Amino acid sequence: ALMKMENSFSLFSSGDPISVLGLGVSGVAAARLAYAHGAEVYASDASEGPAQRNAVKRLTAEGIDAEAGHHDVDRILASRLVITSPGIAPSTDIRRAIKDAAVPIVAEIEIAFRHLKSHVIGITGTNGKTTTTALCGHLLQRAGINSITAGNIGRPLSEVAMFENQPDWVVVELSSFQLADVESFRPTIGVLLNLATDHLDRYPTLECYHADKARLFSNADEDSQWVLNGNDAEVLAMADAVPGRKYLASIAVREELGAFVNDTGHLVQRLDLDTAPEPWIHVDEMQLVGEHNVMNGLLAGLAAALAGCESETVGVGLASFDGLPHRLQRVGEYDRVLWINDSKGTNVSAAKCAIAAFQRPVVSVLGGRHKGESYASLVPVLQERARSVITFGEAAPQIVRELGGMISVEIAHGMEQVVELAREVAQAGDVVLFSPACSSFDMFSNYQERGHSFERCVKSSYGENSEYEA
Ligand code: UMA
Repeated sequence: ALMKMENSFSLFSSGDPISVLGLGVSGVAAARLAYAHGAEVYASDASEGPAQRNAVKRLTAEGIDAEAGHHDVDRILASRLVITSPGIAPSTDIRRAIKDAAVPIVAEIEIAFRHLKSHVIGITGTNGKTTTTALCGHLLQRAGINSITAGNIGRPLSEVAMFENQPDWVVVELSSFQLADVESFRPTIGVLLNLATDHLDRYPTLECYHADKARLFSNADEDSQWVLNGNDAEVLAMADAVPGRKYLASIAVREELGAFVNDTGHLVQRLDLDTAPEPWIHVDEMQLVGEHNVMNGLLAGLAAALAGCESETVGVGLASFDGLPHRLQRVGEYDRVLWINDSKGTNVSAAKCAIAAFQRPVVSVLGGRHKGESYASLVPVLQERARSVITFGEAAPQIVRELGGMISVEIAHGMEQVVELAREVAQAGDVVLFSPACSSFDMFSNYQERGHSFERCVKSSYGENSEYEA
């Protein structure tokens, strides 16, 4: 009874030529999905690394036409429809050619949604998406609700749309890149966490980035349910004219429908204005640290409650969730210095939340590949909480220019030196916080690799073995 109808007002007919751009996990899953629904699929990737060659091998074995190292432009432009991977920016040659030829193009998320029977909790925002998605999935599991997490968190939604037995609910993490090319996508419950600055290396302006986020609401109607950060004015402004029922999460008491932290420090839900708020847990019972994580907990809890999770179960689940790797993750405490790996802190606002999350003095590590955003807005929080800054990677000179003079900044060359310098300046009772505010691509293939490198260097500096030996 919970199941909704498949959204298969079809994008294509059986036998139609469809092109898929990119052979990462999204492209591979979308190609399989379109093929399973009768399309004649051509999937291609501009690069020809081992991953792409492997994808070609797998798809070809299944009867799907796939090619690495080259996009066959003529063939793509002759398609009835193009499905794009989120990582392929609109400014790339191939996407420009498709646009100029006016060939319809949709996101992988869109094609997945058309073939999905599950209800969707769609979660977006600048920071906290993955944590909130994982936490919401954890709460639904706890409640025994048949559910799974997908989207930007890792498992492409198209993969779920291929399941023979689809779950009742899918909690989908949505990046702005994934929302950019949706059409009919409509979450049963939509969650907007916050709106800050990010991805200025892909978007010409902040407004363009936020416009893609707003596509969460494109197909809103009176039956839609929205879970919103009530403490973020930009979130409220974006959702203002959107139809549907709104639930607000707030760090302080509020009278509206939603969830908030009450005067005794308990997280409570209020899904009905005629009854008293129902308690979840006390803030101190959460294992996640930082006020931003209290907000993530309120938002995830609300979405789970709306999907049918009882309030007691939300409480138990919030208390048992201990976070994800590379997100304010504890590496260890040595000589009374706490080392934290927050390699996922890839923009300025994420680093800001991380620095503010600790009560003790912070040695802040910043650097990596610059993404276009100034670091100057970190000055107040650094002046309040930080003992000093260690910077590394491509962005180091710019970070010194923007922060030096305001706070002590030292440049390190390589991860070992980052740890060495941090160890030198940190005093007993401090936290060394690796939340770099930059992407990892100057020195690593991704933030995970960067986080492992940090952890390895910290452990070897203190003479311990790491799980992640090089
Ligand atoms: N490519 C082309 N032509 C081009 C440019 C690129 O073919 O002109 C190819 C690349 O060579 C590459 C492929 O496109 O092989 C990559 O596609 P992709 O980057 O979309 O990667 P996927 O493996 O499909 O992963 C994507 C998300 N990646 C991005 O949005 C960059 C994953 O999020 C997501 O988990 C996955 O889909 C499943 O939904 C990762 C991410 O970094 C974690 N997301 C960003 C973030 O969180 O900040 C948005």
